[in-house]
Amino acid sequence: MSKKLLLIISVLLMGCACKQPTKTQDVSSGIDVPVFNADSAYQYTANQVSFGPRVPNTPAHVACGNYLADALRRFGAEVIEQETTLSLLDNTPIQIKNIIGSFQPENKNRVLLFAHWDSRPYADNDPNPDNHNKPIDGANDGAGACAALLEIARQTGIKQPAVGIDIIFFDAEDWGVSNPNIASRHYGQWCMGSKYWAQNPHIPNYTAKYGILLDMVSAPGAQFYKEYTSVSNAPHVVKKVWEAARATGYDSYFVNENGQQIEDDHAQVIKYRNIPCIDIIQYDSLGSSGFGAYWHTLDDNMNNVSKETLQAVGQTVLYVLHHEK
Ligand code: AHN
Ligand code: ZN
Repeated sequence: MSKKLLLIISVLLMGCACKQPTKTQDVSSGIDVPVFNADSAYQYTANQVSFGPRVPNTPAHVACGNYLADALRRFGAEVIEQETTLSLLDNTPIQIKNIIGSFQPENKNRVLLFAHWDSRPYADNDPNPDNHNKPIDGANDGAGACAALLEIARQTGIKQPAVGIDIIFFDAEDWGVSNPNIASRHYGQWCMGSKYWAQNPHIPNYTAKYGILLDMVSAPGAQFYKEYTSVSNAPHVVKKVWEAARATGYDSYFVNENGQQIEDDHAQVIKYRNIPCIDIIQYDSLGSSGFGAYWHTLDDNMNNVSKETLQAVGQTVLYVLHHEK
């Protein structure tokens, strides 16, 4: 073989080895699924956390809301910012904003993806009682799931699946009581933003084939069990997602067992919009809460975010979207 030919071959081989894969191929169906980039998702998590806790009625909340809406627009979504005023249990008004990004808005065949973007105003599960009334970073409980959806939005802008996609960042999810032993003057309820949207959708009579909620999907070693309300209302979606996890090689994250019932944003969308929805949510039998050791503590911060977990969830959801007809 000539020296020149050898050189050409080795350059070609090097090119293959160095190049980042841009697609995973599902061999059985021949469908190309984009590769979820966990570095991007990690950065989008850090970007949200860098504003400070995203608690309604604060400048950090306003700034992060604008960041999320701008990011969706930049990735090619049509964006609607749904703003309103809600009341806490002590009648304090809070300004909230649900952020909706739509791809292929004319497509009647739609899949809804959602997460909450607010962060909890009180670290009521923190081991140190002095912290019980401090707001949390919510790196896992808030930012990580929105970041995974932002990366899915970015990928959707590059390559559209057959279905139209709506991504909703719901506000004011995290105001319920998680530690009955502490009292906050400002308690509200869980899922206030999603309840408002489900009763007042951005498009009258809005519907979708099904919905997937991501909640707490970025902790190291997180595991996801089949949540009870999801299994009761959308068993076919649970099956689809857990099979996708198996197909992409992430079945160690998606455990093939039933889990607890969680009061979460998916229940509002099921109840008021009648859309079958599931909740991909961490369950950790070791944590006192079932949501891991850092849930509603000040340690829910960037020190406890895992690119591997984001990858497992993001790649699984991309697989589902690109296999949808
Ligand atoms: C309950 O603890 C009843 N629901 C959990 C909803 C939640 C809080 N998700 C994140 N933070
Ligand atoms: Zn929470």
